[in-house]
Amino acid sequence: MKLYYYPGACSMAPHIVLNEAKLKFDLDQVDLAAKRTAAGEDYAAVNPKGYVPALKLDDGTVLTESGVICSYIADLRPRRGLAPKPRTPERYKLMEWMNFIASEIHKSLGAFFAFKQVMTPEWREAQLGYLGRRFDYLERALGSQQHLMGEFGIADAYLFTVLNWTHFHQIDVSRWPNIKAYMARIAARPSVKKAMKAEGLGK
Ligand SMILES: N[C@@H](CCC(=O)N[C@@H](CS)C(=O)NCC(=O)O)C(=O)O
Repeated sequence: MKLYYYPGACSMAPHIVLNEAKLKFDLDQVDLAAKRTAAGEDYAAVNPKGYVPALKLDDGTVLTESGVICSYIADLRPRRGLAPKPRTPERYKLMEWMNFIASEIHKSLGAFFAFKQVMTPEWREAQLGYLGRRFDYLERALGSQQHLMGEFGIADAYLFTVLNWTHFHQIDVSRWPNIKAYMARIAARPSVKKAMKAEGLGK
């Protein structure tokens, strides 16, 4: 199994989940501009959408979309408890979180990378306001919980990965102390430290 990634991008979520699942995998860094991988593959052929992550299975099947890849990995090792069992109410609560993270947080924060060159101060303020309303909800939902849903799971790997981008864009999260504490807590996990180190981030 091979994970195509870019350092610190959303591909770090499945990277963390692979570490948590203790599965064997290869990593291949993608040059997103050139659409080539470090191992010399034509990434446009691997994932015609052009973005990371992609997971190539041993039979050649390629999975894309961060949430789907994380769910797939969790289901390979159900005993690790990274996702509730399929067809249970909890599984749908997990899907609710994964969709919220993908559509409300990932893409709102991703705009700070995608439109960096053209983002005016007014746009930045409006974007921060929009994101802030999602953070207000997250702050209340987290409360004093350690994780989004009981034990650590794929939603935490995904949420942490995208929240970590606040550091790249000088977005101060001190207004949301529960989110701030949550980020520090997840960052301290060995699986997260290992993924960040392998991607050349942090200490
Ligand atoms: N819907 C996709 C979005 C993936 C995405 O936005 N990837 C970013 C990095 S976080 C990327 O590769 N951007 C480069 C591009 O769009 O060309 C997912 O959830 O996996």
